[in-house]
Amino acid sequence: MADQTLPISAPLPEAEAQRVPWLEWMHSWVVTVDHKKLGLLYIVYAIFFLLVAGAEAILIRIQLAWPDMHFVSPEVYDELFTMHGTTMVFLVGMPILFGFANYLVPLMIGARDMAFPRLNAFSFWLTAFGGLLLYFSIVGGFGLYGMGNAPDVGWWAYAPLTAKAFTPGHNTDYWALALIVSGFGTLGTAINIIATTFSLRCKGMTLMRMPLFVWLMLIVSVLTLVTITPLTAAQIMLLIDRYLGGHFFDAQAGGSPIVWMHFFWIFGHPEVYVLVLPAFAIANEVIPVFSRKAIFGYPAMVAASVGICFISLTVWAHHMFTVGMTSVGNTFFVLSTMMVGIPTGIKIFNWLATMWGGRIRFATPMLFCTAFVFQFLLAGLTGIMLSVAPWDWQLHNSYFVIAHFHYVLVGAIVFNIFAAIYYWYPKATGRMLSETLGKWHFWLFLIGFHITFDTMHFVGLLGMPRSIYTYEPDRGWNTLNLIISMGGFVQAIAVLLFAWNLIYSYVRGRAAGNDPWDAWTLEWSTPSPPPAYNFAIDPVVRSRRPLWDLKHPHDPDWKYER
Ligand SMILES: [Cu+2]
Repeated sequence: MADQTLPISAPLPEAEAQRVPWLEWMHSWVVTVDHKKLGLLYIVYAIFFLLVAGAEAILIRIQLAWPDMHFVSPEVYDELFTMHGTTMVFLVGMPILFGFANYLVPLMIGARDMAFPRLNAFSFWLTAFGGLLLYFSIVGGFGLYGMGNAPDVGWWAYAPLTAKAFTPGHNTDYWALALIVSGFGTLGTAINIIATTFSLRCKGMTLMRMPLFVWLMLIVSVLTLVTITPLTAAQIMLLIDRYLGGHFFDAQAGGSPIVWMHFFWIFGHPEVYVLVLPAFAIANEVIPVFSRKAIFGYPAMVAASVGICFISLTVWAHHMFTVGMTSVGNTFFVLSTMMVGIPTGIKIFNWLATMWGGRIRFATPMLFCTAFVFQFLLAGLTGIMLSVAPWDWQLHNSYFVIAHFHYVLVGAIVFNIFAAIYYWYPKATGRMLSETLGKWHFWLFLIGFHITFDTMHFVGLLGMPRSIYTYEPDRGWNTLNLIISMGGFVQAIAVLLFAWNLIYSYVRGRAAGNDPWDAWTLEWSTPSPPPAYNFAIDPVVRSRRPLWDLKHPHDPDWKYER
C-alpha cells in the first residue's frame, strides 16, 4: 500500500542540457517561486540560525557555569543574550514554522502552489535579509572587537535603555531595522497562507475537512497579522525617538517607557502562540498517525485553537504585574491569563485521548511529540503559577520565568520542530532519516533539556535574577548553575547529532517511497519529493483522511467522521 500514488504524476519533459550545472542549480533556488523550495529555504535558514543561537546559548552558559567568571566581557554578555533571544524567536521559530506551512499547506489542501507565489518569494527574501542585517551588526561599526555593534538591550528592548542618550551606538538601530524588514516578510507570508487556505482548497475539501495542521496555520496567520503590526509600529516609534526628536518613550518629555512595554507585549505574548500553535499543528498530524487513530474531538480542537487565538490577545500585561498597574488592571490580566488554560487543557486532553487505546509506534517523530505533551503540560502549570500576580511579584525577572518560557519554547516548540523534521524529511528528500541517530538525538536532547530547565526553576526560586553577567560565590547558586550549564552541553551534542543525521541521511538514508508512515493526508499521495506541480490531476476529497479512503476503498472504519 505504501506506494499507491494519488494521482499519478506525469514526468516533466527533460530539461535542456545545462551549461554550468551548479550555477543553474543555485539560480533555480534564488529565483524560485515554488512553495516547496521556498519552504525548504525557510527551514534550512532556520536550522542554520538554530546552530548559531545554540552556540550563543552555550557561550552564555559557560559564562554562568561558575561564580565570578570572566569568560566574556559584560558588554559581550549583553549582546549574547540579546542575539540569542532575537535569533531564536525571529530567525529560527517563525521562519521554520512558516517554512513548514509553505511546504505543507498547498500539498495538504490539494493545491499546486500558494495563492501568491511571487509574494511568497518576496516574503522569504525579506525575512532572509532581515536576519542578515541583524548579524551584519557584528561586523558593522567597530568591526569584530566586542562583537561590533550587536544589539545589547535584550530581545524585549525596554525603554529608556534604547534611548539615544543611553545607547548611542547603532546596536539598537540594527535590532529595530532587522525586525522591521523581517516583520514585513512575515506579514506577506501570513497574508499568503490565509488567501491560500480560503481560495485554493481542492474539490470536497470543506473547512471542516481540512487537516488540523492547515487550520492551525490559518489561525496562526491571522494572529501574526494582528501582532506583528504593533511590533512594527513600536519599532518605527523607537526610530523616531532616536533620530527625529520624538519622545514616545521618554518620561522626561512627557512620554512613557510603559507605552513601549504595552506595544512590545501586545506583540510579545501572542508571539508565543504564533510559535506554539504550529507546534500543536505538528502534534495534530503526528500523534494520530503514530497512534493509528483519528484525532479525538476534531471540532473541539478547531474551537480550542480559535479560542487560544482570541484569548491570547487579551493577556499581554501579565508581563507587567510589577510595573504598578491598578489592582483592577492586574486582576483582569490574572483572570484572562488563567482562561488560556481552558482551551490548552482541551488540547492536551484530546492528544491523550487520541493516544489512549491506540496502537502506538514510538518512531522518532512520536517520541518527540509524546515528550512535548508532558512538557507542555508542565510549562502550562508554571504558567498558571506565574499568572497569579502576587506569585509573579516574588519571581518576576528571576530564572523561574526563564525556566518557564524555555519549557514552552524548547520543551514544546523545539521538540515538535524536531518531530516535524523526522516526519516530513522523507517527503521532502525521498530518504528516511536514520532512526538510530534519531533515537540518540531524542534521548540525549530529552536528558539535556531536563537537566538544564528543571534545575533552572530552582535557581529562580532561590532568587537568581535574569540577565546578570555573573554572581558572587556565596549566593547558593553555584552547583545549580554548573548543572544547568552541563545540561546545555548535552543538548548541544544532541543537536550536532541531529545536524549530522540531516546530512548523512541525505546521502545514505533508506529510500522513503511515497508514504513511509502509512499516513492519511494528501501530501503523502505525491512522490517524494513531490514534483513542481504537486498534483497532475486535482484531487477530490470525501473525508478528513483522503489517503485512507484511497488505500481502503471498502473499509467502513472512518464512516462516522465524514
Ligand atoms: Cu505572556
